[in-house]
Amino acid sequence: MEQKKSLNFFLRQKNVAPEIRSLLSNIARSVKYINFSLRAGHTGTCGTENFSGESQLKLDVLADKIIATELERSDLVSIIASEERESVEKFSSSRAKFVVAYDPLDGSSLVDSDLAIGSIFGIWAGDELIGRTGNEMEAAAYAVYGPRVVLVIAIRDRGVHEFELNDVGEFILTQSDFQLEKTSKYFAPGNLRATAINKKYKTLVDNWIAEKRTLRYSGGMVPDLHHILKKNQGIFTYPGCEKHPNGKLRLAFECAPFGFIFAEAGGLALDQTGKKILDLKIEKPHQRTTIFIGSTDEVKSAVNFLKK
Ligand code: P6P
Repeated sequence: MEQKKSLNFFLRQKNVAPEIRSLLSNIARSVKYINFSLRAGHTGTCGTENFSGESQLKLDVLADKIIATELERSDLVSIIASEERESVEKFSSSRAKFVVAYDPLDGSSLVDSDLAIGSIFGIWAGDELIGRTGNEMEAAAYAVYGPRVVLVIAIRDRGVHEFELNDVGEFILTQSDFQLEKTSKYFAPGNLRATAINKKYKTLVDNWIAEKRTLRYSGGMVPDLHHILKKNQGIFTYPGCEKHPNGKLRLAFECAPFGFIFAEAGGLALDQTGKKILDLKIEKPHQRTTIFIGSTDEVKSAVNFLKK
């Protein structure tokens, strides 16, 4: 039987730089602690709102604290940017080499209906986030807290790989080198309220239905995109609408990390105007963007259809 490979063992085999390995093991530890908090039932709101005016769960605040603590303890991080914090935060580490932008608990409003949620991480070298693009990332990762707890990691030029948290608290390799097909039978149409003003978007979704494609949409970006990677095909769309002309999802915390991961898996991420998500410059931490992401030919065809 193939030997079970731990996260660090596999990353060493892939010749991943020791500092990135060390940072990723701190991130993996934070995922383990967040999972424990989730299962321990630290739910309920805490009566506060985050910078985007969204009501915060105790878990949002706790997950943010857990991640920030692990990143500071790594002694490798110069600044952090979190979806739960208004601005970037500087650490005083002398060895600092990396910037980390993260969404500590994406889709946390789905917890009360027991749907899967996730954490998202983007890693850049250096000590600045503003002015950077997703193309400059060194690595990105996300965790899915569902029936299984998995951590998916993409390292520049070293592919995308999945690790599952086992019953003794280790992350063990379950799938390596994800590769997306160019076309898909699945679709994940976000922000359907946009069809009221965007007739092209309505026609696009109607066409997918007429072609008898399979709809897979939970309202959680992390499980919805994880579904695409696990099935090796799919398209997730989140266009703008009257309330969110630039879409709802954040470039730094959600779209750039996933754009990096999907590019490493042979996929593509564009905004509604056809710009590559990875080319978009981060001007502000909470900057939003529209996103069409997944199987390359599906993304190109959907965005070209909307632009016609
Ligand atoms: P809608 C969750 O709140 C989230 O930020 C993403 O995880 C998800 O893809 C999106 O919002 C869902 O948005 O408009 O369908 O509720």
